[in-house]
Order: sequence, then C-alpha cells, then structure tokens
Amino acid sequence: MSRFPEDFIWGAATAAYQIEGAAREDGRGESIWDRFSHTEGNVYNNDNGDVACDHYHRWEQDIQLMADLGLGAYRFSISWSRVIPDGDGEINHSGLDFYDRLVDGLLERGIEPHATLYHWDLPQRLEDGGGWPVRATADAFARYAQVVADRLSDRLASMATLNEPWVAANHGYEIGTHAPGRANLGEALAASHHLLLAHGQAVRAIRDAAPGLATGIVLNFEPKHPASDDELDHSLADVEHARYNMWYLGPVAGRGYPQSGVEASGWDMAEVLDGDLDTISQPIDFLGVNYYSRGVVRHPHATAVPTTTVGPRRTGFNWEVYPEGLGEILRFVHSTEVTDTIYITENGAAFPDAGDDLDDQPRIDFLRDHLQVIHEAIEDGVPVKGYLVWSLLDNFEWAAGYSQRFGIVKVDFDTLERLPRRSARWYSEVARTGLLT
Ligand code: IFM
Repeated sequence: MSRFPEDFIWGAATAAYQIEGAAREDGRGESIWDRFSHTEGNVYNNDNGDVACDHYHRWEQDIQLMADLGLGAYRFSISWSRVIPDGDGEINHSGLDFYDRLVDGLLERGIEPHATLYHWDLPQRLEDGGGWPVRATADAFARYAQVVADRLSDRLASMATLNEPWVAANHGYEIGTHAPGRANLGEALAASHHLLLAHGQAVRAIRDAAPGLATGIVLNFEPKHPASDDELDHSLADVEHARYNMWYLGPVAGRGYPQSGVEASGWDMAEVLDGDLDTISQPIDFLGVNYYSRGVVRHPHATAVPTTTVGPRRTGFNWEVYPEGLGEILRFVHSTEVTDTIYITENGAAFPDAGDDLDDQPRIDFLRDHLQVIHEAIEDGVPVKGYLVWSLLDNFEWAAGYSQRFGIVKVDFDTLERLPRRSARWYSEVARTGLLT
C-alpha cells in the first residue's frame, strides 16, 4: 500500500475543443480545428467538435460529477476564439463569461481551477495571417493571456500557457496530421520557436496582470530507447530525445535548444532574435508533465538484433503501456532544475468502448501502475504535487475523432449521457483516501 502526501492534488483534465461543442455560439470565432475537421478526410469518420460533449451547456453537470467523485482539481483549457474571436481584435465578453461561471462553479464545489490558455485551437484568422510560423502570433497570444488573466486570475489555482507545443508544431506544421494541416519542416521549426516565444511573452503578461498567480507550461515527454546496441540506434535515440524531450524543456529551463536536435533538423535558427531565449527562460512556478508511453527507436540501417522491443500491453491507440518510463521522465525533468513543482497534467489511456459494460479494468491497471511509479518518484525526492487524469470524459480525440475513448466517464455520443466507468469509482477512492492499494 502506498500513501500519497496529504496535500497531493487529485483531479481530472480536459480541453476546450475536445469537449465544449457550441462551436458557433455566443460570438465564438472559427478556430483552426473547426476548419480542419470540416475539411473532408482530415479526421476519422469526418468527425468534428461542433457538439463534442456539449460541455458548454452541460458544464454544471460535469463539474458536479467531479465533486461527487471527490476530486479536488480540474484542468481545463480556454478557447482563444471564444475570448477573442479573430485572435487579436475585439474581446468577446460572453466568451469570458462562460469561463467565469465555470471557475465560480468549481470553487463553490471545492475544486481548484487550473486553466491552460492554448490547447491547439488557434483562431483561424491568425492562421490566415501566417499562424505560428509568424512572429506576430506570439504577440497576439501575450495579449490574449493578459485578457484572461485580468478576468480570471483572482480565482485560478494556476495558469499554464501552452499544452504540448511539440504536438502543435510537429503534427500541425511538420507532418500535417493535425490542424492547420501543413507539412513543411521549416515552418514547423519557426512555429516551435514562436510557440516558445509566446509562452515567454505570456508569462510576462500574466505576471504583470496577476503577480501572485502560479504560472507554467505543459509539455509532453516520452523516453526514447534504442532498439539494440547498434551505434546507429543509439545515436538516433539521442537525436529523438533532443528533438522531443529537450526541444521545449531546454529553452524554458535556460539551457537553450539542444545542439544535436538543431543539427539533425538542419535549422539555421534565423527566427531566434536577440533576447528571445531570455524571454523564454523566465522562471516558471510549475511544469506540467504529460505522459502516455515511450518510443523504441530503430535506425533503418541498424543491423544488430533488437534487444528492446515494444511490450505486449497496449492501449486502443496501440501505444505501449510502459509505466516505468514515467519514472524515468520525472527524474530526467527534475535533473534539469527547471522548477520545484511538477504536476502530472495528463496521464491515461484509451481503450475500446465496451458498450454497456462500464468495467474498464485495463484502465484501472494502467492508472494504478503509473500512480505507483509516481509514488516511488516522490519518495526519491521528485517534487510531484498533483495528478490530473486524462480524461474526465470521452471526447473528440483530434484526428481520431470519437474513435478513441480516454474517459474515466463514458459519454454516449448519441444521447450525450455521462456514465461513470468503474475506473472513475476506483480513482475516486484513491483521491479521497490518498492510498494506492
Ligand atoms: O487527447 C490528447 C490531449 O489533447 C493532449 N495530450 C494527449 C491526449 C491523448 O492523445
């Protein structure tokens, strides 16, 4: 049996485009995900987030569900195009009102509100003006951050600038499987730098507007393990580690871009202007760690027989279930001295929907094994202060549409009924007692 610290925060996470719906209500502008998902062939089954979980109308039910489960924290994201429909023009006060009501409703139920400003839903008008590869998008983001901080910071527990900028730049601009669907390495590298710059500028804006508000960033990590002893596998794993795990953490931690990653990408760093790295590396109050799996790296010309292979436990996405990797990542992140407060801002698994059967034992096993690893890391001195399961609800899983279900609460997408799975009851018990058995 493992006992978590008394003040450990237990909660659940979601993101605006994945759950809110109400895509054209109360003055919300178009985002790149509206455009992308409405373009034939981009998303599985041509699904989109027009309705999603209809959380925009059912938010009270959803936060009551969390209260009933005894959760103490909720991580949600704010839709930029609900707040500033064209990205950098007029403020839409009804959009802000929605988040205002949500935050008050959470506090009334004893749930800490943890907001994320950007979870991939760039206003389409900014994309039309060049999107993240253009520097002005970072300026627009800093203003948006200030607008939200002015309205909500007196009641938020924390504010994260970006969620998983690696995914936003890589999937959105390098391989094009996410919105806005561009596939150009040069644009992706520029996007990555401007995302980081946006983070740094927003931290400044938030600190000006709300000096006491805990401010940070959420990054995704996965260990990159060479498949064999072959030198080619080792050097490729090192490069992938640099390009995946260090690309954003390095600049935020004041260590700059990883040289091996810069060389492997052939980036001339033309977008990095004097002072940018200082802007990006301001101290943060917390780092959000998102963890799902690891990568086993095989170079196409390696000849040595693989000794490390992907294990048999897999999720619905066919991702390897590899809890040990979270321990490895936590120790690595801690070693960079980027912050003394780490939250696990996402961790969870998609498993196929079993119809009326709400007994999701594989998800319970997944969560238990990862929480065990987190407990060990805490005992070793890694300052993990909270855990936010991904996700509260089944939701719109980006290019996979509604085909992948991450919720501890099932959503019936015909009726929009919420049905807590057994994992929700199990997690509730862990959250209430702080005990993992
Ligand atoms: O659903 C996503 C989330 O939006 C970002 N992190 C990974 C999750 C699962 O793919």
